Amino acid sequence: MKAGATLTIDAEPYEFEFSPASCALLIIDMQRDFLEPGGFGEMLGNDISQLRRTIEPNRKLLAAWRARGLPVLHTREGHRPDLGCLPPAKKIRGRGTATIGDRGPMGRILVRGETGHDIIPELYPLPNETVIDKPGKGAFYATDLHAVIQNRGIKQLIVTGVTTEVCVNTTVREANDRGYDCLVPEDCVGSYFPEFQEAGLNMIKAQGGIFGWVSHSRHILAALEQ
Ligand code: C5J
Repeated sequence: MKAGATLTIDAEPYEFEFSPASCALLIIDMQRDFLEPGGFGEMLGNDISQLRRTIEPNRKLLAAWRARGLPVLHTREGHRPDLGCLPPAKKIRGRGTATIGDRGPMGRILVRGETGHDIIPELYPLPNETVIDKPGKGAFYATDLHAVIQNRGIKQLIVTGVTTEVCVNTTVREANDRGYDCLVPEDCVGSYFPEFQEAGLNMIKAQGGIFGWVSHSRHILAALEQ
């Protein structure tokens, strides 16, 4: 890959032209409570294998990004220990016996600093990588993500992580409204529900790419090799 190069990635609804120097890898909420056996996601009865299949493709993409010195950002969904940033409506949603802030299998559920809130070891951020702690589903809401990427001259985002129809979709929509091009590699995003995985990806690429592009990590890796 030459410095300043523009590369073409095979994608839907059409090729994605990207400039690696101004394109960040944004990894959404690959947190232990969502992905690990015994975590909050599994405790709710979800099939975590649907999310765990994204770990290896994310690991390879992250390694390729890091090897080229390209910008990497991670997000974590969660709340302050005093729950000051947790809207009451989010706290009671689901009518569960254990909800956000309560003690769960890996510490207090979705509370910053707890084991389950942290990123899985396979994709753990390096000290020079930005970690955005977000209280909502979208990574731009109530965070400094927009300022961080503007200040670094980033114009395009490769968005990966979980879950496809919730935090990935919300973030892609927020990014689209702020003028960023987003590419979503389908093997690097996951939903507990196969039908939502499909629908979530379709919604992004429909109508000529209304929110962005959908591709596969092998096409991104191939472009980086050019
Ligand atoms: C959810 C997320 N699904 N990261 N969070 O509650 O998508």
